[in-house]
Amino acid sequence: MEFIHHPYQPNETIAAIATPPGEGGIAIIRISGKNAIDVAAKLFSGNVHSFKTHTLHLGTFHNLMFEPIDEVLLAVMLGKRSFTGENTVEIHCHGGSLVARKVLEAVLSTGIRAARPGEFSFKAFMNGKVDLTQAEAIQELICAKNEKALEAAGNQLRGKLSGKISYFQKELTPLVATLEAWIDFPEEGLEFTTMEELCEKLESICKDMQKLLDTFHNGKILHDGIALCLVGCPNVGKSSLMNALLDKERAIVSHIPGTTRDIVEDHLRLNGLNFKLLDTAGIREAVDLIECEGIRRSKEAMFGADLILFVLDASVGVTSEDLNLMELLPREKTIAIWNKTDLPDSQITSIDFPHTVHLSAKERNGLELLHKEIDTVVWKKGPPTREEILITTLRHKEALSAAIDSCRKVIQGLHLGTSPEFLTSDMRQMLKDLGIIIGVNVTETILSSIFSQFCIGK
Ligand SMILES: Nc1nc2c(ncn2[C@@H]2O[C@H](COP(=O)(O)OP(=O)(O)O)[C@@H](O)[C@H]2O)c(=O)[nH]1
Ligand SMILES: [Mg+2]
Repeated sequence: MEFIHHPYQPNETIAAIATPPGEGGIAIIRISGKNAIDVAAKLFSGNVHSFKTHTLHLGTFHNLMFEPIDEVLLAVMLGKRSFTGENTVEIHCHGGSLVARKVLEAVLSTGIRAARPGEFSFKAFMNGKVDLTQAEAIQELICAKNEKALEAAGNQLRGKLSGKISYFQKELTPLVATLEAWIDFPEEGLEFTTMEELCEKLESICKDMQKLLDTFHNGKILHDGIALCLVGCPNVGKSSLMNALLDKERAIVSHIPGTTRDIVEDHLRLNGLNFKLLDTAGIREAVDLIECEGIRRSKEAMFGADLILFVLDASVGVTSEDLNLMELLPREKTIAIWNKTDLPDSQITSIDFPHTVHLSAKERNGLELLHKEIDTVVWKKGPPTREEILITTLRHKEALSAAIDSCRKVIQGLHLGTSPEFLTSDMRQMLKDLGIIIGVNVTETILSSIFSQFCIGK
């Protein structure tokens, strides 16, 4: 991988369009770096060098040949008080994509460089304006697809996750020191009580770290959404239920069994969460090759899904094909649905599923019950509160898991009476892993891979 950002060059000035492409009310071009003010002074009608920090100025923006481009508002933010921690100028021009491009071209023609994706955030990180979790939170905030993801990103941006990690570090550091003192001055020994205390303390921190790690289940749901797969035998009403959930005629519904052959996919927002809905071919002994492939895909989607809606026909009851399918279904992530409850002569029997809902997709009855049940299954221990700190990215999860593993090794070692010099490296590793989360001593590769996923202009 190319190390696109490292090493940080404080003298370099960069610029980019910070607003999305296309037409809009305004567009913003951002310049950051040592020469930002000089660059703006060459292209703006006012005396930019005299502008105070955090002020806004109306004037004409022109190119180096003094050909006017647009009437603009120029915002000036100096030094440490800007987002990047460097002199920053923002040019608010009219929102045509050509206008914004012409402004950027004029800016770059002064000899500064076009910013790479995420480079403004990278500068903010390098200048200590934000730590790594906060920089990552900016991108999560931008990409948040639902309210809860937005809340989680907001908490992370306000430094709540970093605070928690720093707390762990602060608690662990004196324990490392104790252990190291034990090696350096063995004759003084580590008194039995101290050793017990050390273990207790480690166990308590380990438990707290594990608690934070356990939030990844919820964090992932917020971050990635939920793949929800409808399965069942042909004609039980899977496509009808898909349409009822979406409140539109998305999938073809017919009384002819085997109508849905490929996977039909659509998106749904429910209770502040994002779902990817997958309607599948009915599972049975296939009558032809195409249906056979459809059924293979159904099973694949089913095993990959976060949540399964297993649909049964209440007017038919459990068939032998249903029984075959039931054997494959993981109970904890399946909701069994008795559909067609509007028909007389119910054949509903008791089935071995912890989550069951009765409804009619055709009449659209009982959908609220299904919504509630989905909530129950998704949030195993209730939805996260507004204030809860969540782990939402794999990078954080992996580093935290590694820290917990090291912590467990040390605890076990202490219990087994392992000599402390064999335990300090795990202790140090634990602190390092925690540091990686907030961006202490992270490698160029990690930084590069994080910031290159950001938008240009952010
Ligand atoms: N009475 C009644 N018929 C339904 C209901 N849901 C689906 N159907 C009918 O059952 C047949 C099969 O429906 P479809 O959604 O295509 O089932 P799929 O093969 O599982 O996708 C169609 O004729 C639907 O109109 C329901 O809740 N009540
Ligand atoms: Mg269907």
